[in-house]
Amino acid sequence: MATKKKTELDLQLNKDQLKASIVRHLRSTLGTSEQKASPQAWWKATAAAVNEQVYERLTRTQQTHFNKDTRAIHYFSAEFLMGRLTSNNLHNLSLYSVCEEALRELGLELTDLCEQEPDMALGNGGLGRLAACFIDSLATLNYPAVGYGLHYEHGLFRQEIQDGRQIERPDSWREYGNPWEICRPESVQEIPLYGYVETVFGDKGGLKKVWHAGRKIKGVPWDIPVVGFGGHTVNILRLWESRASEFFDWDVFNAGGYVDSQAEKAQAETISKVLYPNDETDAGKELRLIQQYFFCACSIKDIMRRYKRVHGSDFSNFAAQIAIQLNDTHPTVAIPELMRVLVDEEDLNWDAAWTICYQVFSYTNHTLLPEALEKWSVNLFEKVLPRHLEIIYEINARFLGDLVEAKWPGDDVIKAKLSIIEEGEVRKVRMGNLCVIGSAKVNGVAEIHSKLVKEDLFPEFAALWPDKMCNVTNGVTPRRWLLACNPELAALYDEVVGKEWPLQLDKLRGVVKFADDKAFQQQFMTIKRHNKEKLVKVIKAETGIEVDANAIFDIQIKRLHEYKRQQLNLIHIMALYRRLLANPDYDMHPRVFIFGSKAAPGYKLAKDIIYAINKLAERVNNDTRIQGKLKVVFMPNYRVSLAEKMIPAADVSEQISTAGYEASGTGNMKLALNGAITIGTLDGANIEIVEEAGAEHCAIFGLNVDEVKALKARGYNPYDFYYANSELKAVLDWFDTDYFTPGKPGELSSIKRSLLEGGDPYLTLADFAAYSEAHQLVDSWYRDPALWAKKAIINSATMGKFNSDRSIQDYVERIWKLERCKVG
Ligand code: 475
Repeated sequence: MATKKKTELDLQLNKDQLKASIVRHLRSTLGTSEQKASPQAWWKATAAAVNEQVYERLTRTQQTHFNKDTRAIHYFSAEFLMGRLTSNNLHNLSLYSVCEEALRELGLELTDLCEQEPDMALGNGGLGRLAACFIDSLATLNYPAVGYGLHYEHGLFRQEIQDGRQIERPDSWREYGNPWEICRPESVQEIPLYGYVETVFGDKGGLKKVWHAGRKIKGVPWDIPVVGFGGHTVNILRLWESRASEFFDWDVFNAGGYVDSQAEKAQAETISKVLYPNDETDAGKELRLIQQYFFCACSIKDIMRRYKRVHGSDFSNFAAQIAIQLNDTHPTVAIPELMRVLVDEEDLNWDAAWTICYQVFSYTNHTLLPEALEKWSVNLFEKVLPRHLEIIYEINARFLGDLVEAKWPGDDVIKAKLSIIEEGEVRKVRMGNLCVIGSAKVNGVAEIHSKLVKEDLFPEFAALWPDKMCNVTNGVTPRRWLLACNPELAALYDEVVGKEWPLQLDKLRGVVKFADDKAFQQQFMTIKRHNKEKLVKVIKAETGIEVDANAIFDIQIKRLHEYKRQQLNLIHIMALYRRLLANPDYDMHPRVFIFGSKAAPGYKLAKDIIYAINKLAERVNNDTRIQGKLKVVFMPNYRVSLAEKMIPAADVSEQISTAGYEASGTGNMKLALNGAITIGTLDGANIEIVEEAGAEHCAIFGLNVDEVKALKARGYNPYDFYYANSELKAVLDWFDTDYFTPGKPGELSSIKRSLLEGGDPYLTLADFAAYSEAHQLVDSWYRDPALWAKKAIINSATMGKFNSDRSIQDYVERIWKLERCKVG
């Protein structure tokens, strides 16, 4: 008798089954018992029980995709900032409350077990977290998709604060094993590096290029299942780990070089050893180029293998089946790599290969900062990837010779600007130009940013290809950033608008009509209060600082960068402190300013700003004269799991970048969604947040993009503001004293210097007065609880647009042209 295919219902576990499965795994997978098991063992046993469900659905998804031979999107990203997966997977499988009950009967709290899980911090910040939200949405919307990246042994460093200063410690997310990853030795790839290129006569006549590698590295894939909400589609995130290739080890070994072979091994393993901790700065190091090539080459080979299994060497369907999204320029080398494979290995002619390439790739730009635009020295490229450099030259020659020459005949200035090669003392490969030339579509991540990409960053490319540039505004997954992190608010929303909102965030608009309802306001603010009380405990546990949940919780969480202007927040807090010292009755509602932020280890000024925040905190928090009206908290080791605790507790969201510099921001969306009121500039997605929530519900201040440009064009002089504003002057002069660093005057002077002698490139002083006024406005709103509640509710209820499902749907329609594939 044919076995009946399991239905959805058969897959759904009840409490007793889950309980039995957890206990079974505790014994048979973890080798322990209920009596002895540590919390970590319980967590792993729970994960193993959940994995039974995940794997069943993963297999079904893969079979369905294979049988239907669907077109798929391949999201190439050097970073995936996944955070923890347990609660997310449980929610997405509709098993969260079942699991909670099962564990309770075993005498355990699910939330405690979840704390056992280390964050998977394989990313720096916004770009990496966006990739994680996107793969969640792709699975949720039932799109065939694979995430491709690097299996870093050490993710972003763990931050410790010692005497107020940031210390970096290695992160070891898989030291004791990670239950969510599956090693796939059957799909190992071998990747060439270095060596030289030979020109030989091909079989079919004509010349052919052969790359003789100097080394080969093995790429071992680890799959992380990505469970869509509802549990229908389970896609994978495939991360490549580097190992020494056996082939190479043996060579050296046989020659009697056992020790050398170990050195080879160590070198090979270095490639995926650590994530570069630079956010928005190009490291420009050989190892980073190798990392990029390594994961791109492994991924292209993986895609080829799967394609050829069905289509053999007929590449006429390739572009119809395969779409590749490049998450910033980090995976750009995938373009010449695909050309190399098609031309050198599959014997396609150049034009046929280029036609395919050009349709397959698209590129997302995440930043306009010049220091982030990747450039590699030609010499380095030639050493590591000699064949790719030749291919890049060929792409460039054809592009300049055909397209640019036709549009701007004889214009060498434009040619120099659009060339993939930057001429100069050191010749460089411009990855951004290569990306634009080799991609079908180029997008920015918020309306204003996409406009600047088109008009300021790549204007000539936009003139050449008017339809290439587009916008896809970022979004965040409401499953993690509301349902899982703010369960009380989620339950309230279930009651008033129904349970569809996690899939259709626009449904939250239905909450707007309760914004004036006293009873609803009370419920909403009671939940905020609970979340604040929980954060109070976390703050106490992590920093020892006591804060009062009656105060306004004002939160700035993001990487530390001058353009994000933590220093503006800092000098404003100092100004408030001065006002309170000058007048103990200074009228303000108590405020707690909370920061969470990591600085790139080599970014001196950013680290000085962290130090200054901590020194200010010490002074302010222990000053009885100000009667607890002001507190400052720097939360160490900001990461996804900490964000999940801070965001639901925020009253005020600080989004204060210099207009034109924050491409989009995504923390702004998460905070507003959880009922925080934005104090922000008209930058990035703030502009769209204000459009949705209404300007009267946000505290917008400062120069806009045009005004920033105009002021810079006129010649900005920070001293004008320093001398004109006595409070600002006093605050800046404070940095030179030892008020915050007793006995050590001048320890904070670098901040003042950067804002005056350094020219204040991010216009901190120019925006100070407006920022201070915006804070006064926020303070006045807070004193009217009904007014505040209304604004907070409206902010949360109108964030439907910033669902990453909507972003993905935009990508599908504007760029990928994918079809959903129902699994079940
Ligand atoms: C933007 N990271 C945010 C977010 O689109 C935006 C760069 C180089 C090396 C390593 N990491 C980076 C970024 O450039 C980055 O995170 N950019 C951010 O991307 C998602 O919301 O405004 O700053």
